[in-house]
Amino acid sequence: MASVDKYSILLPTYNEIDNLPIIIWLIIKNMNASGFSYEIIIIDDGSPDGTLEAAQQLQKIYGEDKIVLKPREKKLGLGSAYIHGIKHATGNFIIIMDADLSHHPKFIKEFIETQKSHNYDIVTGTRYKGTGGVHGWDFKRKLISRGANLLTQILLRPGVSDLTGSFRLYKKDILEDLIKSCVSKGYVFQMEMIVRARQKNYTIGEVPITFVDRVYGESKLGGSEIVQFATALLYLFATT
Ligand SMILES: Nc1nc2c(ncn2[C@@H]2O[C@H](COP(=O)(O)OP(=O)(O)OP(=O)(O)O)[C@@H](O)[C@H]2O)c(=O)[nH]1
Ligand SMILES: [Mg+2]
Repeated sequence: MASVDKYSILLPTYNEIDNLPIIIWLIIKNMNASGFSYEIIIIDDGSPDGTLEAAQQLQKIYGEDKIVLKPREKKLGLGSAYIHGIKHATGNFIIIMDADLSHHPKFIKEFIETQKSHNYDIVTGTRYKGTGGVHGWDFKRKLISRGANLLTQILLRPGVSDLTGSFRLYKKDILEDLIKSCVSKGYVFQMEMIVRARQKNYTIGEVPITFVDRVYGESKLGGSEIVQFATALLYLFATT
């Protein structure tokens, strides 16, 4: 019997005009090869570089059933971009990933197979286990990421090796439930999602991924993100 599962892949974009055609091509190539039913939802936040226009061209090439456009007027942040995307998702599973080619779509098949093998509620990519890794980051960035993960492990013991990554697969209803209970915005949101999932006894699988630093476009990680992360971590430590 054919699987009735459908995967809605959410791609939030802000100034990703150089990356979008490549990531879309790779997703479609990989998903078609693995035979799973899917759609790609692009949430562009008024990118000044013309990402939305590129997305419209791609929709013409690949079809409206494969590429769904749900743009917003201006840059409203990553967390709310996911919420916006989920509202329009028709799949029973949601996959979130970055559009900057840091996350390779070839891993999606493994996410899906891992989910199916244990009926996991969540499957998260991990850079810190097995064959996982990070390429192209300088020492400072590696230290920040490792430090954030280590500190969270010590304080909250979530038992998942990569808490700050954003390449994940969720059962749709579980993701909706988790989003409702999360208070943080910005990058720390990914960490809080896993911590809350553990509290609620949701099951989490892990797939080692190689993360490659973006080649095109600009990074948005700044000092304020680090402060936000530390604040949220302490909040969760105090309240959970
Ligand atoms: N819709 C939307 N997408 C965003 C926003 N901020 C970032 N993105 C997208 O979210 C994904 C992750 O953002 P990145 O800037 O790559 O963040 P990062 O991966 O932590 O950092 P770098 O790769 O170093 O830039 C990318 O696809 C961005 O284009 C936003 O406010 N709105
Ligand atoms: Mg990135």
